[in-house]
Amino acid sequence: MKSFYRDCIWLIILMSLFVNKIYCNDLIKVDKDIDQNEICDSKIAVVFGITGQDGCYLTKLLLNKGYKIYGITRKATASNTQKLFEFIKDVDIELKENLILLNGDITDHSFVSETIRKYMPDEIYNLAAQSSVKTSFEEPLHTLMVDAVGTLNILVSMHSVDQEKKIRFYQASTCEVFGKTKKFPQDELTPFYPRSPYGVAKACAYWSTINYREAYNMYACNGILFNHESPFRGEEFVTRIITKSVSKIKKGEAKYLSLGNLNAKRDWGFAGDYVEAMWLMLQQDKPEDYVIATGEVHSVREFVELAFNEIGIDIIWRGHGVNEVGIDKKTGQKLIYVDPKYFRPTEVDFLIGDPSKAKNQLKWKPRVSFKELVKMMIKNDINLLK
Ligand code: NAP
Ligand code: G4F
Repeated sequence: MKSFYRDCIWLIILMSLFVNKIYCNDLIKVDKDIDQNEICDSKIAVVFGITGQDGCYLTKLLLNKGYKIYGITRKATASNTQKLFEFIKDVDIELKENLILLNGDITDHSFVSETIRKYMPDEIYNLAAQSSVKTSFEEPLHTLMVDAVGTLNILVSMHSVDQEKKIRFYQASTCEVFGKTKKFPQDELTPFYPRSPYGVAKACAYWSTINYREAYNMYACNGILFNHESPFRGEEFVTRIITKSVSKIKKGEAKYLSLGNLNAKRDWGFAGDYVEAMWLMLQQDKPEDYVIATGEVHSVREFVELAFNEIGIDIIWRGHGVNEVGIDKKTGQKLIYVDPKYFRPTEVDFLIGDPSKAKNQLKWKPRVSFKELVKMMIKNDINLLK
């Protein structure tokens, strides 16, 4: 009986080592593994929000440039980091050694300031946020704490820790600050009119970044990014809702898709292109704010039509308002319904960015077209169902 228990214990130990190897890839170090005397002549970056969509793309970009990265996540568990590890699996093994994950919350001032003091990075990217506009109406205080106070936590910490003003700071600002604007397209000088607790919190973070830059001569920039998507887009955002549902319909796993406002228009780009702009902003002679966008606008309705085209279905629309339906032109099957539960208390109807400044000064331009983006996302979601 004793040997049975001993064998069981050995089996559990071996299994946990195996699981750890699969999920942690045996390459990713956590904080406690770090040799503090390790000499590093490459640039050091701290990335808050490393497990999100942009975090994945930025991590790959920085690793390939030879950066050492300290990535912050609230949960460095396998399920939360799997997407990130999967995405960087083709990065050179030695470069991947430069990624270190730390557990922490951006609202925790002592954690934030201690992290900055300990690692003294060259660059800090603040991508961490409660980033869903819809959720921000349900959790306004939480959104303000994370998106506004969290950002201020970093700025305050940089100011007290980095006397020489060597650290460069990127703040993930958003076109949501323009909200109900009357100016089209929006550029760096367009006045703000946020329409959600998320937009309000991000406006606060935007002005805090500028305030710290002006008051203390810090290298701090806002990237005013318009919507950007990818196969790693969170499943609560409309593009991913559409591509996941269309893929399920193709596979016979769903019969229809329900959406909110089909007429909302956005300037949608590809996340992989947008993280390059983040990096470029921190490589300039002086810190400035930049609009990052494609300069093209499409409606949710057009996104739906293109997504269905990708699986060989043409959509025609019948009815109005909440009674509108999208129908398969060939079979007459109803595939899209409108559900008012997805409407927002205050909506942002139309956003389109003018990225001229980024094009001229950063020499940045988007590479992936709207059609290619939809195709890429559909292909990925169909593959995930295989
Ligand atoms: P995302 O996928 O939602 O990622 C945000 C990450 O923030 C999450 O993965 C989460 O990671 C982390 N986070 C949330 N609360 C936190 C907290 N209290 N402390 C520390 N980390 C926290 O967002 P994204 O699409 O990559 O966007 C990146 C940033 O750009 C966000 O700030 C977003 O608001 C902004 N932005 C996005 C777009 C867009 O179209 N994607 C456009 C403009 C601006 P853990 O759960 O692992 O902690
Ligand atoms: O995909 P969304 O939820 O993105 P939204 O609200 O534009 O926010 C995203 O982009 C911002 C930049 O503009 C970021 F700052 C923010 O962090 C986030 O990444 O909704 C896009 C549009 C909205 O007008 C919404 O009302 O699609 C409309 N929509 C229609 N039906 C829907 C749905 N949105 C969602 N999430 N779900 C629907 O069923």
